[in-house]
Amino acid sequence: NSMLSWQRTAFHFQPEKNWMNDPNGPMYYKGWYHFFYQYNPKGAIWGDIVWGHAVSRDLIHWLHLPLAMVADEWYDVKGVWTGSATILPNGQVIMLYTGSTNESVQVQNLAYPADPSDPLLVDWVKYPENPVLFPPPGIGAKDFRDPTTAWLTSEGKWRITIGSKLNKTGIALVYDTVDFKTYEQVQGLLHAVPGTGMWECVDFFPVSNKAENGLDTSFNGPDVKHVVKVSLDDDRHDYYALGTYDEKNVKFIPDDLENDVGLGLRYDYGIFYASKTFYDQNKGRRVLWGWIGESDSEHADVAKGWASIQGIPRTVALDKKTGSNILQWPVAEVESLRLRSDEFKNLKAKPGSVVSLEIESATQLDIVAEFEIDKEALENTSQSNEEYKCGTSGGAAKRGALGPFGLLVLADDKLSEYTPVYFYVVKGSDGHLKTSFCSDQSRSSLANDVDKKIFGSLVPVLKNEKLSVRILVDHSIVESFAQGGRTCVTSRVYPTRAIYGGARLLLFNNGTEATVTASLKVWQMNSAFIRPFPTVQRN
Ligand code: DQQ
Repeated sequence: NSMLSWQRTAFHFQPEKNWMNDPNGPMYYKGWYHFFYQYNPKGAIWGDIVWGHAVSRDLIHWLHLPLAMVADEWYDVKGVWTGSATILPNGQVIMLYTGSTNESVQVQNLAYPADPSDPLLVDWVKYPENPVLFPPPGIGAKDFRDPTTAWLTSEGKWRITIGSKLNKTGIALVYDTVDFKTYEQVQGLLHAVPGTGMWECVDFFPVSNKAENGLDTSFNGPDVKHVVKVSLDDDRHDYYALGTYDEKNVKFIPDDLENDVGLGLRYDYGIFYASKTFYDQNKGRRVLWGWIGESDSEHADVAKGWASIQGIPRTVALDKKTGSNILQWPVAEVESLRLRSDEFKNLKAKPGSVVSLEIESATQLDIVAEFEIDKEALENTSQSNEEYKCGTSGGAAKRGALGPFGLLVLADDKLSEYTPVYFYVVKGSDGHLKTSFCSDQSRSSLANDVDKKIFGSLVPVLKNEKLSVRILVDHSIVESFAQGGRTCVTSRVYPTRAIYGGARLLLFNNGTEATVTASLKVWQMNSAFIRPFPTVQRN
């Protein structure tokens, strides 16, 4: 439907048509990044799930390949569900995935490349003796899915974890194997958190406390922390916690019980689910993929013929300055799409003002911005015990002493549509500043069948740090990273006027007491090549 085509993104990964959900089995193999994904070849809604496949040299430009796996065995006929890749030290690729059987039982299956010498890994073989794992006693037949990448134990075995639940407690089961065909369940659980419900798409990986580079999944040692990430089926968000992996007792020990998995930190406070990392041995980094669903109506998805995109892959590292959160940042390769840029230095935005930024076009942007609150005004601002919450405090329309201020993206000339990405600072009764980082969709579209929530959370700001944000704008997606990626917020918005040449970018300050000085660089972004698989013409 051409009427809806402006919503299609230009540099985010998506299939040519139909429904997509979770990222699956990401890896780097023989010079190519491989990306698999949950895909419905039959329509723009979830169902009939198989594995789509695409390859890239740089995580930005993609070549679609034929479906990697379809639902053609009793053990996956109701869905070839989410799974992960493990690359063995000899280069061999192991794929483990969940199948929904003819009786809707969730089982784990093994698959491998038919021809390991093919760098594109076009053809896949399912192990003839699948399934390799059934739900263990005491676990529901429909609560056993999404095997992780395997890591090596000190005994030299391979270990995986699989998410499940016991009543309302989310749990991570553990299995050891030497050949990926037979498995031994390890007593106990890697981790469990009461009240969090079913854990989907568990991810478990090390991050370095010292080095800048990412770590192979099997890496462990004194300067390492571990991350457990779960996708909570009950609230559809990806939560993580930092902690220690006690290998001997096969336990994850969270650093901070209040921020245990599923209770505190999220990868992203907007739309971002079923994410998965992989270790990129090409560049020595850990890369995160996350599924960004639609928030328009199912009817609209069917009309436009496609649904969902993937976020720009993000590098993940421990934030060594705070020690208590990770940092996520768009992979450096996205900068290869940067075209012409405009720079704005020390723009002053007075309380209650909007400043329009003259740029060529505003639908495909990479924005880097810094903000400083006027020092004198900051000192003079009285203390308060206001509890500002992005989601419930009135969004960018709520005026406080020190905010909201930030950018209006995907705005039209008349400001009948705009999406504020902003900071809101509160000077607490102890004199300390508390900073929220939010993305407000409430005025993002004149359409009424789209979700208009306000997203965001607190962001740690250290002494002498300016407030900073990076924003990727791509037609119907706004991905925002505050303070170097400490707090991230992804919005899906569906403007009807702020499209093509009608889109604008503005600076705003809706605070009442302080002038804000902003410096920005704004790049126009090229479109990525996302090419169909060539079909051979025969006469
Ligand atoms: N999506 C898959 C499941 C997974 C869920 C099915 C998460 O394997 O638990 O499409 O979005």
